[in-house]
This record gives sequence, C-alpha cells and structure tokens, in this order.
Amino acid sequence: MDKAIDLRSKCKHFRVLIIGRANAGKTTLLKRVCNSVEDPEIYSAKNEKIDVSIVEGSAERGSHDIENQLIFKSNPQFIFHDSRGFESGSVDETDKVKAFITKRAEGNSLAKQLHAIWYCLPTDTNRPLLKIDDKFFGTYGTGKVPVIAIFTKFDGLVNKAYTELVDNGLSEDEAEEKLTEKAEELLQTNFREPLSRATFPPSDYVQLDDMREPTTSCNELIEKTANALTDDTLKLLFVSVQQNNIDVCIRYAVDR
Ligand SMILES: Nc1nc2c(ncn2[C@@H]2O[C@H](COP(=O)(O)OP(=O)(O)OP(=O)(O)O)[C@@H](O)[C@H]2O)c(=O)[nH]1
Ligand SMILES: [Mg+2]
Repeated sequence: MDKAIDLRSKCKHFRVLIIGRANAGKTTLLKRVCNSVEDPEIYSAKNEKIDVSIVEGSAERGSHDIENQLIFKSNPQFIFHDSRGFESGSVDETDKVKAFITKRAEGNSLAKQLHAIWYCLPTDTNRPLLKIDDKFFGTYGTGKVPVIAIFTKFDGLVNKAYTELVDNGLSEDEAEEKLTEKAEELLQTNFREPLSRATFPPSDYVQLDDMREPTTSCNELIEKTANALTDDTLKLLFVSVQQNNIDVCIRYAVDR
C-alpha cells in the first residue's frame, strides 16, 4: 500500500496511445473505459487546455493530434493520445506516430512515458488488415510498451458471418446456430493468424462486442492490459488508476 501511495505521488495517471483507422470505434471505446458520455477535454503537450471552440478545424482535429492529451472528466487518471496517422496512411503522418512512440517509450520520467498502446482493428470491414497495419506489426518495435490488439465491432463481424452463411445456402435457423463459430473463424483467419505471424506481434488480443451498448463490458481489455505490463511498478500504477473497473483491482490484489 505504501508503495502505491509513493508511486501515485510521482505519477498520477496512466498514459495510453490509441491507434486505429477512422471509424474503428476508438472514441466510443475510450468513453466506455472512462464511463463517460461526454467528449474528452483536450490538453496540449505542455498541459495547456485547448479550447476546441476556437481551434481551427474543430474538436475532431484537436483530438487527433497525437501530441495532445485527451482527458475525460469522469476519469482523469487516464491520459489518452489519439493518432490520425493511421487513417490517412501518409508517410509523414505514420512517421509522426513512430517518432512519438520512440520519444515517449524510453528515457522519460514515469509521468511522461507512454505506458501502453491500444491498437483498434475494426472487424466488420471487408479490408481486415491494411498495409499500414502490416507495417506497424512488421517493423515498429515498441520496446517495453505493450501493444494490445483490440478487435472492435465484433457484433458487425457476427452480422457479416450470418450473411455469408445464408449466401452459402444455409437456412436462417442453421445460419443462426453457426454464426458465432463462423465469426470466430473469420477473426482467426483474417486477423489473429496474420498478426501472430508478424515480426512484432501484439502482446495480447481482445475482442469487443457492441461498445455502443451500455451493458457491454470492457473488463477484458483492462485485465489484459494489466497482464501485459511487464514492469511491476507500472502494473501497480495501472491498477491504482482504475475507478470504473474495481473488480479487476480487487482480483489483482487477491492474486498477489
Ligand atoms: N456496430 C458497432 N458500431 C460501433 C461500435 N463502436 C462504435 N461504433 C460506431 O462506429 C462509428 C465510429 O465510432 P467512433 O468511436 O467515433 O470511431 P473512431 O475510431 O473514434 O473514429 P474517428 O475519430 O473518426 O477516427 C460510430 O457511428 C459509432 O457509433 C461497435 O462496437 N459496434
Ligand atoms: Mg474518434
């Protein structure tokens, strides 16, 4: 306990970079993790609050500048960075992401360090892994910073599986019975297998059902992030910043 208090005096937050193409479900997920219906507040790298009403190009743009820090009032102990680079796929922007990871990964104080990366991959799409995803997992070593691959919109993949089964001649009842199995199979072949063969595979994988539904849980993401942290200090920090996922903290404490 003393260790946790000492740690919290040095660093009050856990810093996450969220990556993913446009429309991947990033903002919806962050809101859920922080139990917020409101958009986050945006702070510059120098911790100055950015008034989104006067920033050119609107709030959308401010939230996508990787250097900016997104903080939800409902859970200010999490600081998020959201990258635009993986949407446009332009070399410049992706280099920015790589430079950000390198700069924040090492030689920094605990407070400035990047502690984890959440890499969102929408599963309801016809283009599972893009070139940019191959590039990330093929060439971007992130050092000690764990990368959790998050398969978002699994509900959409289940719908796709249903359509595919019916198109292949199954009755609606038969398709209904087989759709979860089929969706899992699509996830395996289109996402998990290619990712696990990459030079720098993710530390872990999480699949998320419809995050727009208030009842869908994101506990698995919290648990897997805790497990992926190899450093005990960071694990303790992560557990100590949880306020909406208390059961994870309790389980972690009991396990210890
Ligand atoms: N079916 C389904 N739709 C979702 C889910 N999560 C988010 N959406 C919808 O997908 C759209 C994009 O969600 P956002 O959370 O804004 O995605 P984003 O990655 O932040 O998008 P950008 O900020 O534009 O890059 C919205 O219309 C959401 O309502 C999900 O789990 N399932
Ligand atoms: Mg967004």
